[in-house]
Amino acid sequence: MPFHFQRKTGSVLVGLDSLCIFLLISAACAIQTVPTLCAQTPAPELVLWYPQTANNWVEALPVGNGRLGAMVFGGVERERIQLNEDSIWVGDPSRQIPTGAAEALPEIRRLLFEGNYAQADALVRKRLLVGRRGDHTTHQTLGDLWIETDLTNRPTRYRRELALDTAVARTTFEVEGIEYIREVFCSVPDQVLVVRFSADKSAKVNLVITLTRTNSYVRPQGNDCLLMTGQAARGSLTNGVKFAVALKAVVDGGQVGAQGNSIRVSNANAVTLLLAAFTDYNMRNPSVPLTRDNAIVAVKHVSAAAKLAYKKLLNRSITEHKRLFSRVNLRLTDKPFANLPTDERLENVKRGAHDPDLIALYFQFGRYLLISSSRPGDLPANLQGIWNEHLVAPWGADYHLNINLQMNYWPAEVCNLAECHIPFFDFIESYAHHTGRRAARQFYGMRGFVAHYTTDAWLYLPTAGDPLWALWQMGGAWCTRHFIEHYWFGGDRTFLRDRAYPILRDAALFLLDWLVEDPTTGKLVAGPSASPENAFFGPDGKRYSVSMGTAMDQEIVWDTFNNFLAAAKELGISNELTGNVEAALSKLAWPKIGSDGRLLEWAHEFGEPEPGHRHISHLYGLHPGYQFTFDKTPQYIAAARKSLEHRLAHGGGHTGWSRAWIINFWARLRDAEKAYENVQLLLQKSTLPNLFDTHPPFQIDGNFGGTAGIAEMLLQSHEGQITLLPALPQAWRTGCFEGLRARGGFELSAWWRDGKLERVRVKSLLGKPCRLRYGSTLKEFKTAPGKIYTLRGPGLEW
Ligand code: FUC
Repeated sequence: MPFHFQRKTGSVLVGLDSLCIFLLISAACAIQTVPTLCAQTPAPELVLWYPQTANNWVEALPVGNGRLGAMVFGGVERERIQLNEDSIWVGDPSRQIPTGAAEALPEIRRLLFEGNYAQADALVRKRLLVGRRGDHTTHQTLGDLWIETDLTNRPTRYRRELALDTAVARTTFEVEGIEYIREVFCSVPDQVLVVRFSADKSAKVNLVITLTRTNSYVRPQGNDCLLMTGQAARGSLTNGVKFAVALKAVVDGGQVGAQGNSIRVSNANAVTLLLAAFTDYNMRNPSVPLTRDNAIVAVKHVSAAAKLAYKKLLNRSITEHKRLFSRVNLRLTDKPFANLPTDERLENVKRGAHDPDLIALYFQFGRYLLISSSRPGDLPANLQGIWNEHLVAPWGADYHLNINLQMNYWPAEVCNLAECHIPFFDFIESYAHHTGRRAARQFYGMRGFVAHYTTDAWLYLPTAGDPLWALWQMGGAWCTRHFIEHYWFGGDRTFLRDRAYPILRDAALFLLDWLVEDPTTGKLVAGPSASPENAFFGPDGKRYSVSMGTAMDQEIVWDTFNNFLAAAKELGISNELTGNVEAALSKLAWPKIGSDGRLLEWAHEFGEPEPGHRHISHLYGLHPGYQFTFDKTPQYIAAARKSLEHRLAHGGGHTGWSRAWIINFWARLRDAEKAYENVQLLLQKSTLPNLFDTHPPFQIDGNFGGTAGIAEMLLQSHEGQITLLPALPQAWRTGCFEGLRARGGFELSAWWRDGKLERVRVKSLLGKPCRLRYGSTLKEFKTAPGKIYTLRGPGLEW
């Protein structure tokens, strides 16, 4: 049985059943050694469902296998399934890396140190932002799969759902007493999108199936298959990725025929549509397109999948999905589960209701989205994951590096999806290899590698535009912290040696060369650059963005140097470079605290034209970094809090991702109620009916940042210890999580009631000593790899 709970009948009952199990096991938990509390709760809380079809794209439901994606609308008479493949990119790798920044730097820096922002700005525009801005590259839709039926009468018992634990989108309804069932999923093992139409009476499935996309050509292939070939293009950019799509209809009974751009199926009992898509995009080296015949590869894939029975295809897909998805469970209440449509629940929250189950669903949806958009071997999740209906997507659905791409991967390690982090590592390494090192050398005359505020599938270095967003050199260094985190969580020493250390070294090398001495303080500062996308008032009262030693730059340098030194220490490396980095670190300027106690965003106490700005870059040292901690730098914790309060008091958090970051900040500040307030606000102001995050428009980073934030409220491990329930709000006073991961190589589960920890289970993956904190209690114990340790709260007794 692929579905382990009944969807059509009484979910309320299932909900109550599960609640009873939850309560019973909670009571018994103290004596149970390997509890499965969360796991035993069946999964009504893992379903997004709606009693109506999706009227627009942000109501449709996403499925994906990391590379292929689809949005399912659930139309009765006419079904639309919007298609994606992650490498359908406009543009080509022909953009050049300019030269000559190095010569301009001394003068720009001199002007900035003198406070001459106007002249510095002019010189920056002339000498550093020298690139040509033509049509923007963009990720594009793969088109649409349309399925016309002969069902013109109004359906009854309509239900459209996405089960997060199986990754199957299902639409069920009745027309004239016949029940129709549709299932859609994207298989990882078979690399096909599968769409199944069936009915509970024979010979009732009549369909006309069409593939459409601009810039493409669709033709029949045999009597049950369509082939679509085309190329991504936009305006002057005509040289994009070439693709091929094969669509095959496997019918059970009835007749099938293909003509023009459609397949017609008549009087079938059921139809399984198999869709495969491949492109000539070469992940390893985008300059050299793949030469394989993608049409042949696509046809091979649908033919191979057609040899498997539908149930088999389904089970293979579910097994692979569950392997990742089922590692983590979360319940945030012991109250009965609300059996309401997801959009209705969201509306209730928008009106002020509290729905911890919806937050758990949102959390699991974030995990689901990462699993579905980021699988080893594929491109990383872009600004829209892989789900994009546009030919010109907002911001090109690219890889913004001044928060967005990194935020996509915040949940990867803690939420037990380390494999899904791999595309990020591959991508950043490929960027460093093809662009970043050359850019450091050729443009800046420096060692190591550099990335600016964004890049795309062609790994380009943007060097044009307004310095407000275009002048920033920390994108690469920020990304390298993910490499060391992967090591802290999973302990893979080969990864540390071969991947984390080299990229951290190259980030550190660039920063060593990039830093200069501030003539007034003698400290090392970075610049010229902007604090991402924010402006300040210069002494002349005018708006500027370029300065030296912004808080974020200094914090990223601190973080990168520390991460590099930690990696070197783990590997027993001590050499001239580690010595130089240590020396630079000791001379590095720290961000400043202003006269009103706030952490300053710039090196001087400038006026702020936009005090509620969405980027809260100067708090990088609070999250995702950990330069600011309660134990070591409490004055910065206090200052960060003041800055955050100030930002929020001036309308901060107005984009989805900004709100998500704020949750993480409050969690690190251990302010449970503020963190929760912002979780609510994320749902209230920045969440679409299908639970996609909205910037606006739809942008997926807020989903991932929100998921990470919820985890951060329940478990932290950045201070050399594992802190349990560091920011547990009143609204979640009874609940449990299973399977979250902590740095040091631990997998944790915890159960709490009335706001107090009842029990914690620690699985040691690496056999490292464990330092466990709950409230003011700190418990330290040795562990053995693979062993499970169970302790009781609040005193953490055995
Ligand atoms: C950053 C943000 C914008 C947007 C863009 C994709 O530059 O400042 O708000 O999210 O990325």
